[in-house]
Amino acid sequence: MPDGKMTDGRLVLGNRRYSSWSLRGWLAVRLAGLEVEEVVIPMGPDGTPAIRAASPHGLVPYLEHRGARVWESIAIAEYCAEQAPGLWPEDRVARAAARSIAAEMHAGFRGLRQAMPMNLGREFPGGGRTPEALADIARIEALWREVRAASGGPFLTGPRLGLADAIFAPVVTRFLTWQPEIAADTRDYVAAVRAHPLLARWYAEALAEPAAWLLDKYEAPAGYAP
Ligand SMILES: N[C@@H](CCC(=O)N[C@@H](CS)C(=O)NCC(=O)O)C(=O)O
Repeated sequence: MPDGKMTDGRLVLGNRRYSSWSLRGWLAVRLAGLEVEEVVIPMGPDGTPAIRAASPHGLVPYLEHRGARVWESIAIAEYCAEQAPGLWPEDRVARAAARSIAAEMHAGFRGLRQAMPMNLGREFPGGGRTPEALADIARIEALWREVRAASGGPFLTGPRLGLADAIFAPVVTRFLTWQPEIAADTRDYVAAVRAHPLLARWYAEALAEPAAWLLDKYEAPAGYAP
């Protein structure tokens, strides 16, 4: 947003390198074209008092838009879908599938999220392969395969990046960072998402964040030995 331009609100985010939920909310907001300023709060090692103070539930992302206050990334996605119809598939059956997989991601896959945290600036090949993470990855690959077969790809719900992709985007970054063994069609999907201009922008901004924002727990994850 250029300096001095009036906006319709603000989107509060954690720092881009680590905040996977922020990436989801930001993608939804940018796909919907909402004119909001971005407020980035660097995450702390054991929770972030500034984040707790900045949003109703003490977490990011948090959106304020034209009088609406929206928290939880899945609610932000639904709000954005109301503002910009077309972010979910038009077809009822495809839309039901897209919403279901997005909800499954929002509610679960803790094994993967805990074992392979998001860090856009690092590669930890071979790390994080707990049984729980590998089971989550198998389920995610199957989900992606099924919806892309139905939509024709390259994205989950068709030719354009949509809300289901936004919700799974941090998984794409985790696969690039932790490099688990994944099938060729999963690699194709990862490459398609990574090449999208919005992902490219998020990565570039993440890599330009100050060194003072780096956290040991993400830069040198416990148990990872190259
Ligand atoms: N269920 C929430 C999860 C949000 C969340 O856990 N965000 C993390 C950052 S990725 C956070 O705000 N952590 C608080 C902190 O660092 O203090 C959502 O979908 O938005």
